[in-house]
Amino acid sequence: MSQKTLNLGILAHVDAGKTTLTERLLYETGVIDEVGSVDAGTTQTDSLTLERQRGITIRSAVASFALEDVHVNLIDTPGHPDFIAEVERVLSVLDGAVLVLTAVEGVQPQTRILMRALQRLRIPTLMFINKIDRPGAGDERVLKAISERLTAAVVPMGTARELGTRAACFTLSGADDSKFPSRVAEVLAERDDGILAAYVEDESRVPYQQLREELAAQTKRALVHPVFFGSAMTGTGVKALIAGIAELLPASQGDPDGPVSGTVFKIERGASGEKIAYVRMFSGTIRTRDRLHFGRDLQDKVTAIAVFESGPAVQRPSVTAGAVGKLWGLGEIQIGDRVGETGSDGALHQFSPPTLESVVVARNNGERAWLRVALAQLAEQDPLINVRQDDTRQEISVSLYGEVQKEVIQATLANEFGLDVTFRETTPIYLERPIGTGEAIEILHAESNPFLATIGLRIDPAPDGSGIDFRLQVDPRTVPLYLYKTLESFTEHMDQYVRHTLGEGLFGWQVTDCIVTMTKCTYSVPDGPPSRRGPLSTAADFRKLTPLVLMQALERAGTAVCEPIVRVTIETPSETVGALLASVARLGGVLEPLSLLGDLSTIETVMPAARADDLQRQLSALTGGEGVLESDFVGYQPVSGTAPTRRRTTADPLNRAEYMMHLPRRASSRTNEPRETNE
Ligand SMILES: Nc1nc2c(ncn2[C@@H]2O[C@H](COP(=O)(O)OP(=O)(O)OP(=O)(O)O)[C@@H](O)[C@H]2O)c(=O)[nH]1
Ligand SMILES: [Mg+2]
Repeated sequence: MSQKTLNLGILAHVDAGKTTLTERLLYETGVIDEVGSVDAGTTQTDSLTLERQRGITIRSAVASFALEDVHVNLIDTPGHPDFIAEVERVLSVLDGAVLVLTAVEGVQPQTRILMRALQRLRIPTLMFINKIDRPGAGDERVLKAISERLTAAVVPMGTARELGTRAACFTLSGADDSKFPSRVAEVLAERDDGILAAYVEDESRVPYQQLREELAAQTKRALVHPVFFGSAMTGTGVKALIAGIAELLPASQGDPDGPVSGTVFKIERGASGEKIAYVRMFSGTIRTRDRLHFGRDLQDKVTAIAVFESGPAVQRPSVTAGAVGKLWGLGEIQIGDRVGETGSDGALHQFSPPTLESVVVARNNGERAWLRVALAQLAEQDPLINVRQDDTRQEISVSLYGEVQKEVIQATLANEFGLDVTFRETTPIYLERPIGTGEAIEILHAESNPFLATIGLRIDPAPDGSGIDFRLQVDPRTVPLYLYKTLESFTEHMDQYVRHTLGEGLFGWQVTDCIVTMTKCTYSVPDGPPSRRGPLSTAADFRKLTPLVLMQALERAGTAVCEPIVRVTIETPSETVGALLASVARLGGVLEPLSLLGDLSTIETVMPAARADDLQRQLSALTGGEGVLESDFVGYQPVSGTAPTRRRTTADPLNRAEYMMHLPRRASSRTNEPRETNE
């Protein structure tokens, strides 16, 4: 029999108290006998040495507890914006979330970013206003900020008293509370006509029980958000939150006998360096020794399984629908892979990508190869660091969100790999977008064509943010099915060759937002003997010819180099607006209407991310330390002036002699390419 499960994410801005709350939840539900502390480095979920040293969460971590008939897997996430990718990876496996705020800091920029993602994905979310014991704690102020800046669909579930003192406490409201039922009815009525009609007729006609049920129903559909107050430190309000989790969030019971389906949201290495994949199961059952399909057409044998049942994971023979399990034995598995079926969740980005990069240098020259291995392992756990290897210059660079992530990578390389590294200057990551349509073709047996295949490709611009789309537009009879077996498999492989090529465009940056169409395809059929036309085409012919054709097409299309753009909102004392506006104009910001609210003014502007960093640095001086700047990634726009270039890490297909000297290796070790006989 399978139990109901609730996979619950704990999300918030940095230092809001997520890990402390996770610890409290485990304590109150009897999983641990003593509450560990972040400051002493003794919590269940901040288990990495670096997390304990620094007192911040770096990786998401799972711990579980039982609640009546529901099994809850808590996923504690990092709050620092540099680790937003960890949150991203977790979102696709959640049934519900607790968004933590604090009674002191209220709604932070990161809170808004997280709430927007939760709303887009319609993840049922409760709010917990933590730290009511801290001096400066407020309740009405925070509720007001929530309804103005996050969502108006909130229901405070009780009252906090003695705020700002160790004695601060929270009591739940109930049926006999004078205002609570009508407040609940009011919020629910906005989304339910039945309640509205009954409520308009006679407030007291809606029975309290019905209101509670409707509140749970609307919360489970992510339409309203119950709000709890408390202190993860003293424990007040945590029992109320637990009751809320049980009543208001949707536990699910997948089908253990259905087809196997799950998503990998975390990878780690075990004590002896073995790879461990964290999978959330949606359907079916995986048993040890099963051969499991995952990612793009890969399979491997599961050698061991551990399941989260109460506290940390325990070894079990199987993991079933709803549960989170750790799987051993899957050497090639990656974050975002589906298991049981092919495909990956990789493309569904909720947050902005890293917009910075930096070269990593081993202080000891002899450790370069080891650094490569180490970074490849870090990239397994955090694919967005996107390790780039420049063979000619013997350099390795990584993509970054910010300085804290950089420090963490440096410390991890030192602690876990014994590597002493430094970083060169951090620079922005640009993108290239095609600005027109370009077409090119290489014909089989033509003198200019070094490979045995005909490939025709066209590249067209596509809407911003749409990524790369590959389409096959050829007569299926001209496709080498003897190599690729099915049309789908051929399309998938061509798609990979295309993506690999577009990793470095005309200026060396990733090319995106385009449609690539294959317009022509033929392969070589041997003749003779004696043969005039040579042997049968191999997969290598298609793989190596694709970059030659595609880059010619891209050159004809032309590209625009684009830089990351942010929307900047600044709240500042009105008398400082003049100086700020002048500064914004100097930095090339596009100003939007300004709102004046008494002493405080809000300025909104759109500008390159790099300029926003400059503005942030000047902000304190310009506003007497009173200004607050919030920046939100909005996308990429063409740079003005000369386009920055990036050195290619692979041979340039537009330089045919160089390209033929350094033919590309396989697109990735995970490419299950048909056998290549001619290499
Ligand atoms: N006074 C008070 N302090 C708290 C409370 N909850 C957490 N703290 C403290 O706030 C600091 C941050 O707590 P964490 O639990 O690490 O916060 P977090 O949200 O997990 O932080 P990151 O994971 O790094 O984003 C620690 O010093 C905690 O002891 C609370 O309710 N009251
Ligand atoms: Mg934490």
